[in-house]
Amino acid sequence: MSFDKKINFELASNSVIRGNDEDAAQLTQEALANGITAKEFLDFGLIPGMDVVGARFRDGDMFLPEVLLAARAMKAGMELLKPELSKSDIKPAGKVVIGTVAGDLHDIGKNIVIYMLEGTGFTVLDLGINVATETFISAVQQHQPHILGMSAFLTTTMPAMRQVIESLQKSNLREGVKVIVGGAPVTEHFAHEIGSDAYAEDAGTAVTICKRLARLDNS
Ligand code: B12
Repeated sequence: MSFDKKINFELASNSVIRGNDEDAAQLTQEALANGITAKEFLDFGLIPGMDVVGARFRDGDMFLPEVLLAARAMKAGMELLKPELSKSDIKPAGKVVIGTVAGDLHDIGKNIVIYMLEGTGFTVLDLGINVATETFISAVQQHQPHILGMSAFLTTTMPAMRQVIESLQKSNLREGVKVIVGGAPVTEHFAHEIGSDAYAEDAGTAVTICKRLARLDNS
């Protein structure tokens, strides 16, 4: 049977919605084998599926165990996309330390940002999820990155971003590092209010902004 891009994207979205990791992996493999780029497959296959899951979860039509399965399916696809997204012959563009803030376990969006940063030549240290303020601070102290990235997906964990920025200031580290924040509930306005240098609504924008921040830092 010949490969149909539109059908592949639709089936991939559905595999995330149904939480079927085997299908998600197989459809990802098929897409890559047929010349679909990792970015295109993410944007038109996997992410739209997760958007549907988000809306259904919000409306009470889907429950936590199903969302967990959806996240597992999304990750199964992302694992296969990672090598392509992270492939880079470019010289290191800068160093980024990144993590999901304290109390927050969401990491899918952060991981996409990491893959794309690595794919454009950044060296990235991933602190993972539920990262305590002190852990962010000691990582900045120890690794002296150009950029610190923080991710939050819950309105209740967003204030942790402010805490980290305040702690950077108290520890006299704020001048030496640019801060960028993101995650579904985070806005440009919020980023500005807490004293972050930047905000990006998606991984593509994050890459563009991080390049700018790293260059400014070096100049
Ligand atoms: C998957 C998911 C989960 C999974 C997470 C699995 C995982 N490993 O990540 C599980 C099941 C664990 C989960 C748990 C919970 N969740 Co949840 N979850 C979601 C869901 C459906 C999708 C999130 C996601 O991964 N989206 C896909 C990615 C690709 O999203 P994205 O925003 O496009 O990502 C881009 C940007 O955000 C940006 N970005 C992301 N991070 C960063 C960082 C930087 C530095 C930059 C620059 C950019 C950037 O770039 C990304 C890539 O382009 C959302 C719904 C939603 N609309 O967000 C709810 C949602 C976030 N969850 C929600 C809730 C309530 C919970 C729970 C409290 C539920 C419960 N009752 O227990 C728990 C909390 C657990 C915890 N302590 O964190 C609410 C939050 C509501 C709120 N106002 O705070 C949401 C919005 C659902 C809803 N509509 O109610 N969840």
